[in-house]
Amino acid sequence: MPAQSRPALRSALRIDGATLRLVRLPLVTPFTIATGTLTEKVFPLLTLRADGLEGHAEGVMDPLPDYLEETVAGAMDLLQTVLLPQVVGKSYANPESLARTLAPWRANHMAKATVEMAFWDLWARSLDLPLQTLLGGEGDAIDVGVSLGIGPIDQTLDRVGAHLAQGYKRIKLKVKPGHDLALLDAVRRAYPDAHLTVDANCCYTLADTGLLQAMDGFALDYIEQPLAWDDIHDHATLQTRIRTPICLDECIRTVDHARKALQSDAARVMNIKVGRVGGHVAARQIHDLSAAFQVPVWCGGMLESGIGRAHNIHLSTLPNFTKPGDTSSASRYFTRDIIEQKLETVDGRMPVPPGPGIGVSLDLDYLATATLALHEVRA
Ligand code: OSB
Ligand code: MG
Repeated sequence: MPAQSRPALRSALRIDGATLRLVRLPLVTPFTIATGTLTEKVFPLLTLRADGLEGHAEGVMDPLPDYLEETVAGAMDLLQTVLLPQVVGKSYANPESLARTLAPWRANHMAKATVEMAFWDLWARSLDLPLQTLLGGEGDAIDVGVSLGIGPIDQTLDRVGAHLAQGYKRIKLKVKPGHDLALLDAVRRAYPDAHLTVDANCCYTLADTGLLQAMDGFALDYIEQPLAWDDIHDHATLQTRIRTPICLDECIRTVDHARKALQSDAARVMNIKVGRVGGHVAARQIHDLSAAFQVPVWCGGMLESGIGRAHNIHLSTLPNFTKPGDTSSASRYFTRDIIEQKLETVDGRMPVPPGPGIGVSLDLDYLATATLALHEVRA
């Protein structure tokens, strides 16, 4: 007998069952970006079970197809009718083998990521290891910034100041036509040394090149996703005309998109959202590929609950996550979260939740009050 107990060696983990919930959490502050306003967060929450253990993940799609094409209703249906019946009752040796079985389905990266990420958490717990260790990350905290939604300039100035005072390491300002250069001028004057970025969520075109060139005057760390959600080519053209590095978000939904963006110099910074790219397997590949091109990455956010937030934190401990992510304090979004632990930053650093898997557990009492629908899938 070994001196220390360890989990029995096993060749594969069998998924015994799944619980899919539709969850609604009110937002502390409405969040406005170029494409619309969110006042609440509605999302699929998935629990996979094996060997008496549970793994959790959430879907990051919006109710409307305004960020990318996926929707909450569409994903709930796909998960219930296709993806969960496909994996429940099956055994997988590792997350890569599960990801391979989902890969043939076209797109729907966020729905597939929900299943893949829940399996990562389950697998990590079955090995009694933190998710970060299995992903290849290390360290007990990550650098974070904040993403500030569109609002009146004077109010945004106050919010920038308050978040810098809390130690956040970078401020991202949401912009849109008519709410861009004057905002940047005011914020840059008030905070000459702050790490500032903008996120346009696809609201400009190459016809706006002059305006985007004017942004070069504000010493931005990067401009996030200025052009269309599916147009890497135009971003490559734009990068030849502006000095500020372009960071891509919506355009990168697969490893191949990342490769094409890197090869064409359309992205000098990469926003990795694990849900957007289909899960941790692809996120890690994009992380590695970006590193090979000497392109830094950071972890984007989708106003996640504590479950998605914990996944993001673990992923952000990989070595090429050298720019602050959007995974800020949960209390900025929700008065009460659906997990038992508090995910709060200290001086612009978010501690990695310790323990096996993603390191957090569901607050089942509060979750019950936040659950709109619940479906069980059994083997
Ligand atoms: O483009 O990064 C984005 C939220 C919803 C949809 C798109 C985006 C965002 C954010 C929020 O910027 C980041 C966060 O605080 O979670
Ligand atoms: Mg973005």
